[in-house]
Amino acid sequence: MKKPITVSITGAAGQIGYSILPRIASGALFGPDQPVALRLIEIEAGMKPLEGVVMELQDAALPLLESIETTSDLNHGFAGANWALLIGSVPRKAGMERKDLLGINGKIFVGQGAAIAKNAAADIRVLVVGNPANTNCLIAMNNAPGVPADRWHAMTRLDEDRARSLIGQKAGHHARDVKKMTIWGNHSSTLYPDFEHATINGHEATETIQDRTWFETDFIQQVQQRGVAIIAARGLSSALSAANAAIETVRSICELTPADNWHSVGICSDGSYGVDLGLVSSFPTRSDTKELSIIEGLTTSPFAQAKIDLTIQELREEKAMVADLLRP
Ligand code: NAX
Repeated sequence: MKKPITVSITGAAGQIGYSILPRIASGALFGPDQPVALRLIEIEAGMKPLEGVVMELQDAALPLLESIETTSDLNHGFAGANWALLIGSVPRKAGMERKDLLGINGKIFVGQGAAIAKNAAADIRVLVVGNPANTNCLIAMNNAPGVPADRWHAMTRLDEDRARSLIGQKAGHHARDVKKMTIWGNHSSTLYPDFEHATINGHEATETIQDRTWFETDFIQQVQQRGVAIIAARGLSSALSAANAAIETVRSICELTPADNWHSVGICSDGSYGVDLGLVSSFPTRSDTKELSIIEGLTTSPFAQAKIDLTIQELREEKAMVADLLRP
């Protein structure tokens, strides 16, 4: 048996936690021969429900699940972590925008960033799912001295997958045929799903779907508002699809990206595409298994650039709103 990989997960008793834990413990992240040690982190109020989740994980008798520890102590929770999935935060409710969440959730990520820096393994990598994911990631990253900026990721994969699914449905193809789908900017209603570089079975999506008006209006709106539509239908925010997107994000960071594809991840900007250095923005990325790099050299049309400018401006504003939570 290989040495277990330690995965720390905050908000483990929540609905995304409930969807993601059995999959992680069944090999979805690191493969069918890689044991995992889970460190499940909850606030005090979540500890009782978390007990029940642990009982269920035990009852599933999953062969790859090496150990489970539960805690509300961050130092213990991130001790020796190779991966940290920061899911826990107060979820968006109907009528609430991500900006409303900034004040509530930002402070959580100060403490988590510091605890990761102090306790995690040297190879720690972090995926922030809890909203507002980009700015929470920015806060945690800025409060984690010694953890390099390239270890921090914010999840925009759900938006990518939603966009791929919509394009597939419109074209009469499967979502798996839709590739090179970039989400630019913030995981919020300003995100820009870049249809101009997307492909369907290797052909430009805009060649296969000759309906520019649909792309520029319904498509963009549906991707931007899908989270809201799910809350309206379910009375709860997306969980199953969010858990799946988190798994796919980690896999696309760890596994070699095929030459005919790329994936969207929120990462610390190196200034590419004019995005302010240090902002956590979603970019098209490719992994060589060791490093995740931004796909360079894409041209952006005036239409796309205007949309990208908007979402980057929102990230700037969010950053300004949490300035007191960022280390100097
Ligand atoms: P739930 O409310 O079901 O679960 C959240 C859990 O986090 C609760 O059990 C709560 O006790 C725990 N928690 C709260 N503060 C904590 C803290 N400081 N430390 C540890 N645990 C803490 O929410 P759920 O539906 O699981 O969603 C979790 C987060 O994901 C929300 O912020 C939500 O907005 C966000 N999402 C992000 C998505 C993305 O694409 N980036 C999509 C899905 C989802 O909306």
